[in-house]
Amino acid sequence: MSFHSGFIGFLGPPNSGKSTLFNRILGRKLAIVSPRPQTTRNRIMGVLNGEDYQMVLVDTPGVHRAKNPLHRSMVDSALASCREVDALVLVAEVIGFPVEEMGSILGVFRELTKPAMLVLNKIDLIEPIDLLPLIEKAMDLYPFESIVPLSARTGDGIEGLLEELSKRLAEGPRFFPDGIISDQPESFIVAETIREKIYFVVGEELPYCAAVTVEGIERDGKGDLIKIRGVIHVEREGQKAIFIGKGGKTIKTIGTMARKELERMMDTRIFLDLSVRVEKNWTRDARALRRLGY
Ligand SMILES: Nc1nc2c(ncn2[C@@H]2O[C@H](COP(=O)(O)OP(=O)(O)OP(=O)(O)O)[C@@H](O)[C@H]2O)c(=O)[nH]1
Ligand SMILES: [Mg+2]
Repeated sequence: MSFHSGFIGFLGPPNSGKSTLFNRILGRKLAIVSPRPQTTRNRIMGVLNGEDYQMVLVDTPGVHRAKNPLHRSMVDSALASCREVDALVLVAEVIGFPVEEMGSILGVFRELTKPAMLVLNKIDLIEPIDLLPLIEKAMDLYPFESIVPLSARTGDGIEGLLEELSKRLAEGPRFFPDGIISDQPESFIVAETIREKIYFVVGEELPYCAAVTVEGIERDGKGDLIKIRGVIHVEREGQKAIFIGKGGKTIKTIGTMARKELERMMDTRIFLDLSVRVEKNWTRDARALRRLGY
């Protein structure tokens, strides 16, 4: 029996549902998701193993007009991913179908001449009859090998996408050993879980001024408690005060939400020690960006 494998990249404008789709196919939450754009900041690989295949899915930051060095690093990592993968999936949402925003991605697709598919995501939000004009518009845009309407949220249409994706695998090795589900270390997934909660707790531009690092994950001898030290890095003192909140209320809410999810994920009790630190203007400073993982 021959073994098939390949890398498949999910690209698209911010907020189109790339990470939701990525998690849905993998059957577990590896990438964080929020209702706000520019949630994902790094390229993340997730491994789907079958008896005779291995599919490596690559989630990427949304491609947008970058306003600062942080956003430029996000867009660069997304577009660079196009070059690393064997097949490309453009994930667009059916509401507002952002043709213009997709232009720069399709420009890169054109250069690369790799198999490219289009996912029309969030079909749960429209009537089936409204799909046809979108499909026609998409066909004018680019010679996609296939166009798959689906809902990453409900799972409707996912089977069809999996079938299309498996056609893109070529005879090849198992790139990741059994049991490895991502190229990212545990500390990254923990930091991202904390960062995700920020999008739900603080408003306006604040999530975009924050980075999270994990400075320690310690397991006690019996293995029934994990101590995690997390740091939220912000750009200015004023932001620090808002993240802490009156009497520490805001950081406490972020910490509690993150702890609960981490306890479910790691299936153990967790003590999360969360603090806020000012890393002056880090979104604009190349050295600070690297230090914080971007
Ligand atoms: N109704 C509906 N909402 C969806 C669907 N897929 C994703 N969403 C929602 O769309 C929002 C954005 O989802 P994400 O998965 O974070 O989108 P993304 O493309 O990864 O976004 P960035 O990382 O910012 O580029 C979240 O609120 C999701 O719950 C879907 O099929 N239907
Ligand atoms: Mg994302």
